[in-house]
Amino acid sequence: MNPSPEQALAQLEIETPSWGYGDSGTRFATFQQAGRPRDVFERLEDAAEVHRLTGCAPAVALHFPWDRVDDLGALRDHATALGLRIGAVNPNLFQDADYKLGSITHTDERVRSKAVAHLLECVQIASELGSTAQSLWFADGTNYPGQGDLIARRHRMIDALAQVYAALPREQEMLVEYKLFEPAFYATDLADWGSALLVCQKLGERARVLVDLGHHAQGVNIEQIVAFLDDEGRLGGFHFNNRKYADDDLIVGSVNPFELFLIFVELARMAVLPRLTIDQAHNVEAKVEAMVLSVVNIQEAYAKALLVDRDALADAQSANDVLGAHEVLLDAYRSDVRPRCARVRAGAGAAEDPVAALRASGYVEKTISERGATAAVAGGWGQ
Ligand code: PSV
Ligand code: MN
Repeated sequence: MNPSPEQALAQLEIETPSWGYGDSGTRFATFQQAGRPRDVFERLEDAAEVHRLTGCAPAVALHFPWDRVDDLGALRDHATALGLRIGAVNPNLFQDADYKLGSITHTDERVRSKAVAHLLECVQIASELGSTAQSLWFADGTNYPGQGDLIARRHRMIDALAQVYAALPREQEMLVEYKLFEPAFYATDLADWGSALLVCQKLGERARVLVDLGHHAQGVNIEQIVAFLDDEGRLGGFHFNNRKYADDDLIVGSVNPFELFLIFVELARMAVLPRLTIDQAHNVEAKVEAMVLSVVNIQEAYAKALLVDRDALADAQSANDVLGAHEVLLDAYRSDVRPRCARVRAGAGAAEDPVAALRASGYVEKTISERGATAAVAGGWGQ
C-alpha cells in the first residue's frame, strides 16, 4: 500500500552541507559571523541543532580538504554521538594553484595525476566515514575561444573519472554535477545535464547526475530535466539553493517557491527520493537560522507536491483539459501545509515552529559565548 502524504513527508531526509555553516563570501569579501564554528566538529554541532529543530536533516555533506581532520574515526564518532551520519563527500579540485587551468582536464599529466589522487583519497575518506557517495563538481573549463581543445579536454576528464569509478567500493555512488559557467567564462567542461549524463553513461550505472538549482541559464525548465534524468535512471541528487541571477546560493525556495514545488511534483512520483542536499553559502544571513528555514522550505514544497491529485491530473491530461490540469497543480500549491509539516515535525520529536524555537533556544547566543565573536576578514571559504 502507498504511504499517506503524511507518512511520505515523515520519511523526507535532507543533507545539510558543512560549508553552509562556515565562512563564505563573494569574490569581493568574506565576513566571519559571530559564533561561527571553528572546525568541522563544531560545524557538525550546528548541523545537529538543525536536525534537532526540523527532525529531517540527519546527514551532513562534507567538503575536502575544508573538513580535513587527523582522525576520521573521531569525526565519525562525533557525528554518531550527535545523532547524525556523514552524507556525500565532496572533493575540492578548484582552489589549489595547480588547478588554475584545470584539474582532471589539465594538459599536464602531473596535475591530472594529482587531481585523481585527491579523488581517490576522497573515496578512502568516504569509506572510513561511512559515506555512500562521491559528489563531484569540476571548475574545469576555458575562458577564451581557442584556449583549449574541447574534445581532448573531455577525453581527459572521462579517462580520469573512469579510474575513480573503478576504485569505488560497491556501497558508494558517483554523483556528477554540472554548471554552465563560473569560474570558466567561455566553455565549462561539464556545463549542462546532457554532458554530465553522457559521462555517467560511459562510466557505469552507479554514476548519476546531480542537479544544482543555481547551475542553469535563466529560464531553464529544471523540473523537466529532473523528470528526464529520472526516466533514464540517472537522477543522482540535488544541490538545493535559489537564484535570481546566476549561482546566487540564496535560501532554497526564497526567490522562486513555485519552481521548487514543481521540482517536487516530479520527485514525488518516484518510489525512492534521490539524495537531497542543500548547497548554499550564507553570506549575510544568520547561518543556522538560514539552514533551518531552508529545510522548512523544502519540507513545505514536498508536502504540497504530495497533495497533487494524481488521478485528476492524469484524467485532465488525457482529456486535453489544459487549464483543468494546470488547476490540479495550483490546488495543491495553494494549500496551506504548515500545520501538516508542524505535526510531522512534532511526531519526530522536533519543533512545530523551528525558526521560532531556534530564536527562543539561546543556541546562537551560546555559540557566540563559547566560540567567540570575530571581526571581518578577507579570504577563507567553507571553513
Ligand atoms: C559549485 O558552485 C558548487 O555548487 C559545488 O557543488 C561545490 O562543491 C559547492 O558549490 C561549494 O562551493
Ligand atoms: Mn553545488
